[in-house]
Amino acid sequence: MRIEHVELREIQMSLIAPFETSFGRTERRRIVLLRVRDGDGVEGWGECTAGETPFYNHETTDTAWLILTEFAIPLILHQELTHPSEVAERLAPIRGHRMAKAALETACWDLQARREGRPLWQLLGGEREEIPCGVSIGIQPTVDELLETIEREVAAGYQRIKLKIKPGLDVERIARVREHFPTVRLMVDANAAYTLQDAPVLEQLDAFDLMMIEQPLAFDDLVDHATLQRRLQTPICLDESILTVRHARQALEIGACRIINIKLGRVGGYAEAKRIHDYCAERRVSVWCGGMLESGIGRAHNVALSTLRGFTLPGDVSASKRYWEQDIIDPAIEVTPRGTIPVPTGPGLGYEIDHERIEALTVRRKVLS
Ligand code: NPG
Repeated sequence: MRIEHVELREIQMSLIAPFETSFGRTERRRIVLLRVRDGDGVEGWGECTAGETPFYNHETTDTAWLILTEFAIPLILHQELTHPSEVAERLAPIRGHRMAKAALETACWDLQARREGRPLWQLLGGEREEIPCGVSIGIQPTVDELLETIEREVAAGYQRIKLKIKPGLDVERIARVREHFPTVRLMVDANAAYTLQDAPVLEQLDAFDLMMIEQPLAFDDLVDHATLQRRLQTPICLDESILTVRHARQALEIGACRIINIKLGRVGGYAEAKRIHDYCAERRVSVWCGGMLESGIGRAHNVALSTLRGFTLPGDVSASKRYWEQDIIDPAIEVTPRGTIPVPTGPGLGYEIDHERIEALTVRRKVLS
């Protein structure tokens, strides 16, 4: 495999409804898309999951654009590679900036799968023909709106509901939700909004039979999470704190979590995602695939990742129509009434790229060849 041509685009897309987390509110996405092409004209597509602001992690749409154009793409362009798993190694000299690197790495995996004329999920070693889906519900203005939203998503068939929490909008709200939905599989996500001093509040969440509490403490912490996990019955799931398989090993060794959320962007692409997955699978630790308000291309990559054997828990991979009026792939990602996404059978990502739509949404473009 030899990449001879790379095209970067920034597209802008408005969300159907604003999405609010403990760190902020997103209404409009600025997404970097990447198209790689080899000498035979075979293409691959990747999406950068960096947000518009550096509040989930340090990366943003603009830092990713800079790192990709100035540093990452030049390390890959015109280089002979025997397998897409080598891309991450070549990019390793760039410290951090994993979302930028993942956009390029995942595009190269898609290209290789298309070269071989087979689905990307098979190239990755996936085994599932449909993946279990959950939804993530942002912080809602009122409890009534929250209950209504949950009602709708449960009716659509989603297998679990994740609710965003933050200090002050936690125990009471979750109590109300549990009262209305006594048997729904529920979890909460704090996006690092608490400290160990809040342990007494978080302990109260044990009463609601939650599947897990995701990333309650700081984005760069493991040790306090271990202390907190000893005080909680509810499993802690780590997201922001796990960037590498080394972090996963350390977290599990000290008991900082019992579940891990794997996001392609956060960990730098498929090579590291697979390492984390394999490490957890050997130890019977459940993992699931997170979401970053992706367009169809990122969503399709998440579907492919979720076919790996260890992705036993429903992830945050949900239907395109929950976020977008019109997606940039065809067909859009759809969820069955039993809360699953059937895995596509075509080559590469397995969805058609809607070039016209992408062109219409593009606000800047750069070609490196
Ligand atoms: O369905 O794509 C989705 C959203 C899933 O809740 C979700 N993502 O922290 O996991 C998260 C959260 C997020 C949203 C992170 C926006 C960053 C930005």
